[in-house]
Amino acid sequence: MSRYLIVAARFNEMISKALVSGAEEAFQESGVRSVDTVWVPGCFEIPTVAAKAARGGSYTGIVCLGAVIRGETPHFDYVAGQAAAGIMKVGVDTGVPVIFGVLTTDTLEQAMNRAGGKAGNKGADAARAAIATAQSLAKLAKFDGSNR
Ligand code: INI
Repeated sequence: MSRYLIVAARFNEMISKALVSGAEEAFQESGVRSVDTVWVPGCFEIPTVAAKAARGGSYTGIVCLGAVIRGETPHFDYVAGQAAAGIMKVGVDTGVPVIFGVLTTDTLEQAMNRAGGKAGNKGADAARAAIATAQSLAKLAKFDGSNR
């Protein structure tokens, strides 16, 4: 049975909650019945928790959700850049689909548009990407006879 984990950042919580709802709905619609959610303080902390979960071997895929909003602070570049690099590294290092569902926007309004507003829900997109990537890995395992 497939089992997915959502790792969500509390920073910009209103946005994150909307992304989590979108992901949960997309999993439900795709027939995934087992989804756990864990919260971390901010997007910077996501890779640490995702790495631990990926290495644990219980999850088919991990969806990382949050919002880094530029505002006026150079903090944006560090948090967004390190979150993206860390999330990518966990996926590549472990072979578990680890999906970047972190919004990186200039304004709160842009983030709201992508969290269930007029630009859709990127949390739902991330959940679908996790399922699709897990399916690609399963297909690859059949092609090359490995049991990844
Ligand atoms: N964390 C976010 O998830 N989004 C942000 O926009 C953000 N900004 O702007 O600072 C943010 N900062 C906190 C960061 O993720 C860490 O929790 C913090 O630096 C402690 O390590």
